[in-house]
Amino acid sequence: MNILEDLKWRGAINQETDHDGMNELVNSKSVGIYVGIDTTGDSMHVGHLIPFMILKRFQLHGHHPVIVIGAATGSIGDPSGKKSERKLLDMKTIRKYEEKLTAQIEKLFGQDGSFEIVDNYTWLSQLSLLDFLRDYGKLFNVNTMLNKEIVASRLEVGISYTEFTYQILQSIDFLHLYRHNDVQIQLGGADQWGNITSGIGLIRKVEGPDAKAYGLTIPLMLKADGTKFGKTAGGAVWLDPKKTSPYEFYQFWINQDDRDVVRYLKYFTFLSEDEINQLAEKVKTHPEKREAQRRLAQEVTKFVHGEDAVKQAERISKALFSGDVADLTSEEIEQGFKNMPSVEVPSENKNIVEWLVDVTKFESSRRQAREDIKNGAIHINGEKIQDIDYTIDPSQKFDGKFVIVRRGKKKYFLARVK
Ligand code: 383
Repeated sequence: MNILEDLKWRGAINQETDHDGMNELVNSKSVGIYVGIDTTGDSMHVGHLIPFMILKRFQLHGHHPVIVIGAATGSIGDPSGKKSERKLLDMKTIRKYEEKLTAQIEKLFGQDGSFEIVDNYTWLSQLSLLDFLRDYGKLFNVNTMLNKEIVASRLEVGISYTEFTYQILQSIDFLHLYRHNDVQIQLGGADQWGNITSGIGLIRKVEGPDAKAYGLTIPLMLKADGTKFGKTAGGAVWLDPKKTSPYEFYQFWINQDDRDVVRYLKYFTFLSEDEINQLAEKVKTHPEKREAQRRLAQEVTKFVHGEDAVKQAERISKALFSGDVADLTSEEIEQGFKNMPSVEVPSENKNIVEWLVDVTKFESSRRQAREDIKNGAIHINGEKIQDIDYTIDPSQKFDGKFVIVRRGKKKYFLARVK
């Protein structure tokens, strides 16, 4: 299978500017291919993963990936996919985001030079207004620009001259990379089609109508239940472990619907066709085992956070499921209990009934607390406590940082020791 056939099998192709031309090109030599990301946030999220993983697939087929970090375009703001005008970011923020995104990309794709990272500020900031208008503006037809879907969809609410101009900047990038970095293909999400085709138009005008430049977009990620992919109750799923812990990240993948999981295995893992087909079979025959989901969670978490993070996430899941939390490390507790009810408590020892009612308010009354304890419904740090005279000693476990309470089978509370 060549790279385009592989992408097709994965369902990862939305539109291509010239399939046959691009196919001939990728079969004939090692080709430069690029994707851009703007400095509009301090971390990538799962939605960014697909185009970057496709770059990696191109690399595995012997091609050369280039990533543009858009500090210049990030300072303007791409109107694609946005219903209203963006707020301008200051240069200090943009540089901070750039640093974070660069570190993240290097961590994911290596620093060995096989992934080239460039910043479009280096060339776009050198353009004077007059050069811009004379060398490039003259080659863009306003009518064509207005007809691009992104611009057309904003005409009613309005679009600033600045954001209207964005497509020219991205086009100059493609031309720059075509000339200086041997790049002939640009890749992006379906939202980037207008910008990509506009770049190819510019290259043809400047380099001649036979210039071999191509564009490829990836379908918009959809979920079977119609909700937006990549969002949880807690917001976006980030690649930065400080924003989305590896455990939450793992949970996000393991909770995917049977109807979506095979598609996600194709998009988000490097598993072979055979392995994915076997997992697809298991979704049909033994959906309750959730083997495909587990494999998806393992593979993507390993790729983004490393092997140890997978083991840790699995330890946390297992502990929370079985109630056997005593062996968790305090760092694992931090991850696993992030979204569970918690309170701050003083480090003093206290009788269990008073502690559950007065200190933590996990129980509504002494009577209820006593009853629950006697019935064996209360676990402290993984241990069933049935003695109403028991003393809670917050320094006893988890580096003196936490006391874990479980009521009944599944209801957890976390006390954070002050
Ligand atoms: C900037 C300069 C270029 C080429 C591309 C760009 C960025 C581009 C953009 N991309 C999105 C982003 O930055 O806005 N104008 O968040 C997202 N991408 C990729 C993919 C996606 C797009 O980074 O669809 C999702 O991840 O294309 O929304 O010379």
